[in-house]
Amino acid sequence: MKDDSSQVQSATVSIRIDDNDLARRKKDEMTAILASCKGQKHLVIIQNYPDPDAISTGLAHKVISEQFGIEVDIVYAGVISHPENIALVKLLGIDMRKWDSKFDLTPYQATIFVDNQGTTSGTIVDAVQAMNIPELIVVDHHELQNRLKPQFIDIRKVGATATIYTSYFREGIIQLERSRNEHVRAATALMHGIKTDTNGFVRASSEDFIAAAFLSRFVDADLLSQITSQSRSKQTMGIIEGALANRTIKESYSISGIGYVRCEERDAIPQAADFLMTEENIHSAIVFGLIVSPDQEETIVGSMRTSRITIDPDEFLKEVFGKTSSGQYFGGGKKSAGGFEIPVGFLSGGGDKEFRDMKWKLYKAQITQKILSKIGGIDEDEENGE
Ligand SMILES: [Mn+2]
Repeated sequence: MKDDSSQVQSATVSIRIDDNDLARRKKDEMTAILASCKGQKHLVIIQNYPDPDAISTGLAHKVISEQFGIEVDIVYAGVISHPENIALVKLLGIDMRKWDSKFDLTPYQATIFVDNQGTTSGTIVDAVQAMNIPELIVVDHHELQNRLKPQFIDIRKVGATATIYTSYFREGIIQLERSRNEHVRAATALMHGIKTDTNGFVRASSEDFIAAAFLSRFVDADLLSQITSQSRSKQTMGIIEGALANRTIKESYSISGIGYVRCEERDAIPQAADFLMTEENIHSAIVFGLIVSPDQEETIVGSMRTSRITIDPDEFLKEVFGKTSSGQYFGGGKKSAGGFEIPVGFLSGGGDKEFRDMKWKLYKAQITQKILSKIGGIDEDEENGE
């Protein structure tokens, strides 16, 4: 195993538009690792609330691993709630397992993290770490975090993790074939992953377009259009309506606290943020709500979107919300989008409607206040010519 400093170094190499060297080197490293794991069983851990980028790269990793004689299960610890994501999983027949405390981890010799670095994948990370299951691979496009110590790490600042997996295919980690159903399904899923993570290619980089061009030769267009033509649920429409009615606009930022949200409707939060972005003169939107999990744990969950190049959502959210006592940031992100999760902890659960309303009001006031004071700071900086 390599030492940590070299991993961090290789992880922070930023990719140039046509940095084929990096893509080839990473493909070679990944190949060597997978070749050394023949006959093993691996667990791919994706984020709590899987999006198309996470689902598709989980599937791509499974398809690659199987060619190396490795068995792979994909697991997530939350809920799949967005109708498009449910459609993706169903239409492509992707086999994903839901984590619970009875999940048997003993068959797995290693863990793989795609499109996350263990900070958004829930209690499963504590469980695999407690069992000392080796952390083998991390592939992600979010800012480097420090929760995991993997043997192989590939983090590139591109629009989607699906773009990174596509680069492994482009470099020939395995040969994609149009005649193989599982290859067509993986390519179709990856295309959808890139499309959604780049906001329909509006925020795509050259790398993302190159990946999409490569995938287009293998994509099943009918399947792709079935996946993307799913409509919004009535509940989601209600939440978007609430976000619109409750928004506060300040200096081209649109901020909205939407109150209690059922965990099945969690994906309505980023959809509401996307919707607020469509208003004229708005460059950034933040929507947040209070999610209650099935075991009555409460968490403030929020999404941020921005079209302004000078605003880095990762930096913005880290600065606004800070860290937990154990040093984990409450929020973070990537280019143009970010999210945050603040556990309510001791104040979780209990009480009547009045108590819940009071609690929400307090949280809403505190969060809005923190965001507004950060925005005030940015405007001062800009007036000073920064
Ligand atoms: Mn992603």
